[in-house]
Amino acid sequence: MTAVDEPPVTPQEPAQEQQPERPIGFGRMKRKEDPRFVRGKGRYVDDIQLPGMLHGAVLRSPFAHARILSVDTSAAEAHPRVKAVITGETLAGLGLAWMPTLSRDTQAVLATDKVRFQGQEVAFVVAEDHYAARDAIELIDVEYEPLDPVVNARHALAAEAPVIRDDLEGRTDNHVFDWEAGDSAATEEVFARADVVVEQTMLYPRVHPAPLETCGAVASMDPVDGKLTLYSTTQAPHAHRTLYAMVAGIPEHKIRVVAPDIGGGFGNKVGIYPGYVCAIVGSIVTGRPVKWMEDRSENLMSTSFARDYHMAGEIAATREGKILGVRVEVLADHGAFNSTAQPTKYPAGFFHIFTGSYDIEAAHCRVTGVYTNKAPGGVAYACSFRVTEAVYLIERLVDCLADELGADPAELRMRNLLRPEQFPYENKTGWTYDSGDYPACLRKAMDLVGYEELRKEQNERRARGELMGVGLSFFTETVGAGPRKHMDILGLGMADGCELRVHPTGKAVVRLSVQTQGQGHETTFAQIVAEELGIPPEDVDVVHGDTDRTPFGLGTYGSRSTPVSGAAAAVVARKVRDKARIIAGAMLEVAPDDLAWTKGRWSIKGDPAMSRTIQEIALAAHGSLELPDGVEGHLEATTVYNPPSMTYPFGAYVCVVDVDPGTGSVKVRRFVAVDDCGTRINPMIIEGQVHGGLADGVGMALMEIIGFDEDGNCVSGSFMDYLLPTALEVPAWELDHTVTPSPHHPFGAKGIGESATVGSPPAVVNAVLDAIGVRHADMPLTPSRVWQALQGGEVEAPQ
Ligand code: MCN
Ligand code: CUM
Repeated sequence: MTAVDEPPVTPQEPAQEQQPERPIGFGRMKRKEDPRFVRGKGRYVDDIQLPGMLHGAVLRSPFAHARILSVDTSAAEAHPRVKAVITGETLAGLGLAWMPTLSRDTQAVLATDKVRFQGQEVAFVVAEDHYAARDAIELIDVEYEPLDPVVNARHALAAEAPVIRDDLEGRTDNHVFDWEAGDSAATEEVFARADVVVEQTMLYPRVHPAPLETCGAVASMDPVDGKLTLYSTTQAPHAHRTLYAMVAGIPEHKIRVVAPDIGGGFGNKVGIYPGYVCAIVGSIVTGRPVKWMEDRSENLMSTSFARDYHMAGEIAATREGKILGVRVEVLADHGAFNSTAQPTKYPAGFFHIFTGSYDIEAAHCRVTGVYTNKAPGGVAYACSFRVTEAVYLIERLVDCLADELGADPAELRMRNLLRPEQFPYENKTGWTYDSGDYPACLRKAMDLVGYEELRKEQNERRARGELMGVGLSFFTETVGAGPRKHMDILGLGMADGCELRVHPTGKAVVRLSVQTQGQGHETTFAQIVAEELGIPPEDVDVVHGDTDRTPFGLGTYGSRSTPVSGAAAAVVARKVRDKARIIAGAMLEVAPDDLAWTKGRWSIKGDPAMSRTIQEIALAAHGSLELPDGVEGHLEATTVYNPPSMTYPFGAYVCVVDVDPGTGSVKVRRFVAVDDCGTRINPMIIEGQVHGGLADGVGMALMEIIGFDEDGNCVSGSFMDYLLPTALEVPAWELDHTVTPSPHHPFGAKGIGESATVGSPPAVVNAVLDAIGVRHADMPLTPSRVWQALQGGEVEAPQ
C-alpha cells in the first residue's frame, strides 16, 4: 500500500547490466518503499490503532488429540476487563464453527468436539488490552479426555490408527486423497529395460516459513453501515474478501480487506486462520474494533507449515548414464485439516514437475495425502506449490545415480539436461516448459565456481583426511498460475486485474491485485509501467493491498506476481499507449497510423521533431481537444490478464562445504547461483530475492525442522528450537545469471521469488553427502546427524 505520507523517493540510479537499451524502466533502481522502512515508518497490522479498539487472544489446546468434555468460561467472563468470550459453541450458533479451507476441506475455527493438534484454537477472549486478554484465557477451564495421537504419516494409514477426522461423515481412516501423474505403464517399461535402477527413500521434513512479522488482524465492523474493514496479514486480500463473504454471509461489497505493510509472508499468509475469523466475530459481538496478533510460538505451532513429504523415489538409467525414467510414491502429511493452498485440480501442487530439467522417456508419481495430529496448512515457504519437494527429489536421485555409476554429478547432469532446441518442451506429466538454455546455465555455474579445480582440491584434501564436498543442483520451476480454465482456488479463477490512470499532469497511478510482503512491488511495478509508457518510475504510484482501491485478482504466491500481474501491468500500459496514439493523432492532425512510438512519445513517421509526449497527450486527453468519434476523454485503461501458460525459470547452483569429522558440523564455504528468470526488471531486487532464498535453503538443509514427540507435542515452538540461519551460517553468495525470455509473457519475464528456496536445499545436501561419502541422509543435516552418518550407523529419521 502506498502510504499517503510516503517520504520522497531516492533518485533513480542509471540502469545497468545488459540492458543499456532500457534507460527508463528496467534497471537497478533503489526501492521506492525503503525510505519508509529504513526509517522505521512502515505501517504493519500491529501498528494499527483504531478508536475504542479491543484486543483478542486465543486459547489453544495443550493436547495433540483429545475430546472436549466441557468448556467453562465463567471465570474469564467475570474478569473486569473482558468484553467477550467466544467458544466453538458460540460460533456453532452462528454457523461459523467450521470454515472451508483452500483445499475444499473444512477446518474448525474453534474446536467443539475434539482438538486435533497441539495449539489448536479452542476459545477467543476479547478484552480491553492485550495483557488482560492473555490473562483471561488462563481462566477458561477446559476438560479434555486425551486420545491417542498420530504424528507419523505412515502410522496414520495403519488400520488401528485412531480416526482423526471423525467429524467427516462416514470417515473410517486418515486418508485425504490419492493423486497421480505421468504414465505408469510406460514408466514400468523403461524401468524393465534399464541397466541400472537406484531407489532412495527420503523425507523433506516439516519446516516453517517463519516470517519476521507473525500473523494478525484488526477487524472493525461498523455497526451503522454494516461495513466490515479487516486489516490483515494476507498475501491475497481479494480472495480472502470473497471467502469471508461466502462463509459469513456478509455482502462482499460490505467487506474491505486491507493488507498494509507485511513483514514477510513466504507463503505463511496465504491461508485464512481461525484468529482472523475470531477477530471479525469479536468485532461483531462487541461493536468495537478488535485486534488479534499471534506470538512467535503460536505462529510456529499453529500456522501453515511446509513440506512433510515422505518420498520413495526410483531412477532408471543406462550404464552410460542416460536417464530413462523416474517414479515416486509420496506420502504427504497434511496435518489435522487439509488446508494447503494450491489450485483445486492439484492436491499435490505442482509436484508433477519432478522430472526436473532432464530429457526423460517416462515418469510416474503417486501422491497419497494423510491426516495426522499436527498443525494444518502445508505447501507454504517459498515453494511454488510443491516444486521444492519435486526438485529435491530429482536432484537427490541424480546424485544417487551418479554415486551408483561412479559418474561425476556435473557430467551426468550435463548429459541429461534438456537441450535448447527442445523448447517449448512438454514433460512426461504433460507440462510445457516455455524456454531455456540449460547447458549454458550449468556451464556458467561450473566456470564461475571453478568446478574442475575444486574436484582436484577435494582429492588432495581427502588424501589428508579432510572432508570437503561439492554439491550441485539444476532446477526448473513452474510459476505464474493460471490460466484460469485450469487453475482456480475454491472456484476463483487465477487471473489478475490491473488498472492504470494517467493524470492530466502526466503522473500515473497503477492499481494491482497482487501485493508485496517485501518483494519490492512498489518499485518493480512502477518500473514496468515506466518502461512501457516512457515516463520516469518516480512518476508512477503503485496502489495495492486494499480491496476497495484495487481490481480483483488472486494475490501474491507461487511467484505469480511478475508472470501474471506484471504482465497485466504491461498490457494495461500498452492499452494506454494505444489510446495516446489516437489522441496524439488528433493533436498533430494526422492519422494514428502515421505515428511511430519512441520511448515516451508519439512522433510523425519520418519527422521525429513533430511529436507529443505522454505528458502532453495526458493533458490534452483531459482538455478541450476535439477527439475522434467514439474516443472518450481521459487517459486510462483496465485489463484482466489471464496467462496463457506458466513460466519456467531455472538455475544451476553449486555449493562447496567443509565438514568437521570430529563434530559433524558443516561450514558452507561457497555458494554459486546462476539464475534465469527471463527478462530482468530490477537486478538488485532479483539478487535480494536470490540471497534470501539461498539462506532459506541453507537453513532447511542444515538446521530447520518442526519436530514432534510421541505424544504429539510440537518441540519446535520457539526460535531456540526452530533454528534459522543467520549471517554467520551463510557465505557471501556468488551470483550470476542468464536471460532466456519467456515467449508468452508480454515482456519476457518469469518469476524469481522462490527459485533459490526451491533450488538450493539439494545443492547443500548433495555437498554435505559428497563430503562424507554417504549416499543419503535426511535433512536437516545437523552436526549430530552428520556425525551419526559418519559413524556409518543408521541416521535416525526425524519425526
Ligand atoms: N522480478 C524482477 N524481474 C523478474 C522477476 C521478478 O525484477 N524477471 C522482481 C519482481 O518485480 C518482484 C520480485 O522480483 O519485485 C519478486 O517477483 P516474483 O518472482 O514475481 O514473485 P512475487 O512478487 O509473486 O513474490 C512471491 C514470492 C513468494 S511466492 C514467496 S513465498 C516469497 C518471495 O516471493 N516471499 C517473500 N520472496 C519474498 N521476499 C520477501 N522479502 N518477503 C517474502 O515474504
Ligand atoms: Cu508456497 S510460499 Mo509463496 O507461494 O507464497
